[in-house]
Amino acid sequence: MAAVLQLLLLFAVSNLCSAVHHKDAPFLHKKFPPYFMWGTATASYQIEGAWNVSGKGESIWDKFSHAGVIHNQDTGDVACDSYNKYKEDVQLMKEMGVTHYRFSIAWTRIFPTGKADSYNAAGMQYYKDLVAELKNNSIIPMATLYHWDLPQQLEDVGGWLNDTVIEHYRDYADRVFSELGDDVKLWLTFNEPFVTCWLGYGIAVHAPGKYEKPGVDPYICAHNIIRSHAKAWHTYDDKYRESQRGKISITLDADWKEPKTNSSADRAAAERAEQFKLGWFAHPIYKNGDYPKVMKEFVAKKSKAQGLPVSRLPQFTEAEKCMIKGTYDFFGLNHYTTQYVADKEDSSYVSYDKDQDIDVTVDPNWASSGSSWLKVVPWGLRSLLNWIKYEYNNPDLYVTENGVSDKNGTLNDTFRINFYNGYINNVLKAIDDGCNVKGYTAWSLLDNFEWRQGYSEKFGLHYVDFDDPDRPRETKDSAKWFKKLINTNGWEELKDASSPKYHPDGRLVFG
Ligand code: PNW
Repeated sequence: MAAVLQLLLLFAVSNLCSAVHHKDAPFLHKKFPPYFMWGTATASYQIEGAWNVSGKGESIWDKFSHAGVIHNQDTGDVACDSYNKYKEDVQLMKEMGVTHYRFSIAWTRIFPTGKADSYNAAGMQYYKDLVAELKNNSIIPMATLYHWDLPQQLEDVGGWLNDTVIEHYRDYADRVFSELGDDVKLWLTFNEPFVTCWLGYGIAVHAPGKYEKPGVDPYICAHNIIRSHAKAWHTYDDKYRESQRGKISITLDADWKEPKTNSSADRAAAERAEQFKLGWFAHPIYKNGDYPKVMKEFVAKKSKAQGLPVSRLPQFTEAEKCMIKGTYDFFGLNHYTTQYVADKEDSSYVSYDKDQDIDVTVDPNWASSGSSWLKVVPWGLRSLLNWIKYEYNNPDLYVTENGVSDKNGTLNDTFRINFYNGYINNVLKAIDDGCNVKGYTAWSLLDNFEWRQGYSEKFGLHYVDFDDPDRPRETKDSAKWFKKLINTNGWEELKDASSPKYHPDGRLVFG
């Protein structure tokens, strides 16, 4: 008996030893595959300015920032003035040698009221000009249709909580495909719907700033966004794919959720947290048209305990599940940080975050950044990419955002270079693990309007002087470093100095 136990123990220990945790893996000196795409990203409200020119309508972020709720009472009225300076921005990217540029389109420039009958040609022209400029400089456009700036007039009738928004979004997507689709071949329907629904309709720190029913509204918002995404994907698939031959998906944000301890309860809690955040959107789209099983179970259980007759999590009809399932051509991932998750029963039933029965913490040893929520944990990206590989059957994947903030915007941003070195090396390790990562996009090309934090948190590879009406840009060290990385397509292989090499004359030499 003792011998059997001893054998079992030996087996367990040797297994533990053979599995090096991602956090302990050494730096990988290797290159990326030759097809790998390198880019930078921005979003309309964060950089464009020109909030009320050439027929543009008011968006929920115009209204929200004008209410004076942003840090320092900042607004996006001028931002980086990229509406006027887009040619300069394209030159910054050309200098870096990027393959692609991820930007977003402001719905309110195309349809100022949100509806098709308000079409505004001048607004569309701005994006035609931008796309033409990119093309002239051999930079591939990757366009996001919705990066949080909903037309205010749609919000006035309920925004993402009113399911009539679905048809308006579909009309908007249709119009943009028809006018830009000859030159744009990479589309993202939504940027981070989690943030739209939880920060916008759950905790009210983002526009439209609602927190009436945080246990109900975020779920309704997500339900309508998922259906809107699917409608837009099918519109592209039915009407444009054959002639335009592009790819279309969604971009989801995910943190890596590391179990706090190795207990089965904590491991289940970390898995549950990932399903509640990433799986909320990814499970319907990349798996079976429906929400994750654990999410359905927990929200139903909590709703029942609350005395509600039905779950607060809405249900898709069978027809909707068929319509939603498989509406992707790749996986778009925004990733910044990692947390520890432990199991913790929560007796409160009032909100989406309380539905999960988890306790979330960070390691005090992880480096901080200019944003309170962003701790520097490079290995988390590799763990997350491997989780996605297993969970969603190894889809082609683009990292559509990754980056780090500081508060001062220094040009000598060694801190940011270290961040990128660490995270991007973990993308390379994930590719070595067999993950189908096809590209990487740094957030952001420019210091810009960082939502609730205004201009106080700077993510740019380029500094922007927001006190100067001309908004001059300056290149940070990180942009120069990124240029070199793109140029070598990764890192040079480290030659082991002690291994034998052949001298040009044919002799074998050491050292
Ligand atoms: C993303 N969080 O947002 C957005 O897509 C960008 O527009 C934004 O500028 C960038 O990341 C940096 O924040 C996030 O609180 C906003 O965990 C908030 C969180 C994460 C991402």
